[in-house]
Amino acid sequence: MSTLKEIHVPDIGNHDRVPVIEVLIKPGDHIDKDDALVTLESDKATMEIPAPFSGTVKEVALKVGDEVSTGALIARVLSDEGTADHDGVIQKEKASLPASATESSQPVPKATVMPDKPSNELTIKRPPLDAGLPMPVAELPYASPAVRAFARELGVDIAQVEGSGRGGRIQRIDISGHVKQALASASHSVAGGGSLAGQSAALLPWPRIDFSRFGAIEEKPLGRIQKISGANLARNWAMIPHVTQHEDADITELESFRKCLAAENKDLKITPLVFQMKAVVAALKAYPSFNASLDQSGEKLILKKYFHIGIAVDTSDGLVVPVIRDVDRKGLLELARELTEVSTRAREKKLNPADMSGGCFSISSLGGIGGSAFTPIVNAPEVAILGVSRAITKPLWNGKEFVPRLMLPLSLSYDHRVIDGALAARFAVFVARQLADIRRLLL
Ligand code: CAO
Repeated sequence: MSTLKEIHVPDIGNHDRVPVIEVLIKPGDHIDKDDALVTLESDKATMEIPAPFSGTVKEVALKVGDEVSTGALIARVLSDEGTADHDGVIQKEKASLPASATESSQPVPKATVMPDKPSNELTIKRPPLDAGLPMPVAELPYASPAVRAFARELGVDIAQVEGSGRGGRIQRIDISGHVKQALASASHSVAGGGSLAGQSAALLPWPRIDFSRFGAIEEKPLGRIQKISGANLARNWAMIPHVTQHEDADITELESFRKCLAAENKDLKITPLVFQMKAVVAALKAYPSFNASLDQSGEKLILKKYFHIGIAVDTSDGLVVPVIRDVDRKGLLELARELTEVSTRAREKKLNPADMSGGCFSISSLGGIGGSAFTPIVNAPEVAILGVSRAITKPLWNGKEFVPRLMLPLSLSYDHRVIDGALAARFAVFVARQLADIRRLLL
């Protein structure tokens, strides 16, 4: 005959009033020895309390949110193996803790992250300090601390995972399945033509962190332009396999000419950028696959016979990319005038959507600010973008001696699905040559 036994919280050290974050049993459940009964979470550790014997749960004395100390009643269980209950006295039993189960503030070594199976060890883990906002206990998904630790290790938001265990309990296999699915769908999305039809890569969720737990903070909403350009940048960065090719252009002669031109046209602002636009157009003519877009299916290139260049403009509200049309048909002075006009309108928030559409290739110039190189993000559906950094005078070996030359750093990012590395290197060298000898722009 079975015995009705009480199971109590074992010695949990100095902890008092530790919250119950999970109750893993219900009346009628059959439990085996070492099956987890409840999970407690102190401010330093998470503890799973195992059953000291097997039996059938008659009554559960705790619920999520209760706070318990050593000796608190967890459940009454009809023991499988107990001695006969002749006098009806309920036997008391404390769930046992292994000797090593002392709370530690050290992070748990990976090797102690255990699969979700009946275990005869109490698992003690550090709480999810950086894993995000504390979740209300009632919403905590049903999973053991080991499984939670495994999910945290992989950056998985456990709330997104469906449990395949008893009563929907999330198991280790569910976490790995979730990650496999996310990776498969991300790679399908990025590699397949479907990516161009607007599917988003299935990325792991963004970590939710309450930064105020670490110090004073202030919240500042992103502006409208930042939100729009941010979403585009994130998509382009995730979906386009980027490579950036770097090249230096010797613009010593160009700079002398630019200064003469600027002195003769004081009403205009003539910067190196207009020369770069012309050099890029010459390169687009020489290498047409740069003046192209992948179509929706991702299976063919659309080659453009026009030369509209997008210029990244830094505004107080964020980055915008107005497009200057037919750069091949315009002279340097006309381009300088248009560039000043369009960047002024951008900064005065007077651009309309048409001003920002139809670009073939973009230039992002940080030359007026500084830096020696950067990685611009391709402005899809374009296939390449030229980043320009600040020109500096460097000693260049001319075969006999070092001579001071003004060198302009170019950073060409491209979509590697469309453009091979060798072609990108040729394009960058071509642009640099045009700038080094602007007579070539007449060819
Ligand atoms: N090297 C050295 N000096 C440079 C230079 C370069 N590569 N490019 C520009 N300069 C000089 C200009 O000649 C000008 O000096 P002067 O007044 O003495 O002639 C000064 O720097 C300021 O130029 P500018 O930045 O005002 O003008 P611009 O034509 O070069 O650029 C614009 C115009 C609108 C592109 C620029 O103002 C801008 O917004 N750049 C930021 C783009 C951006 O944010 N890109 C990042 C995107 S993230 O990928």
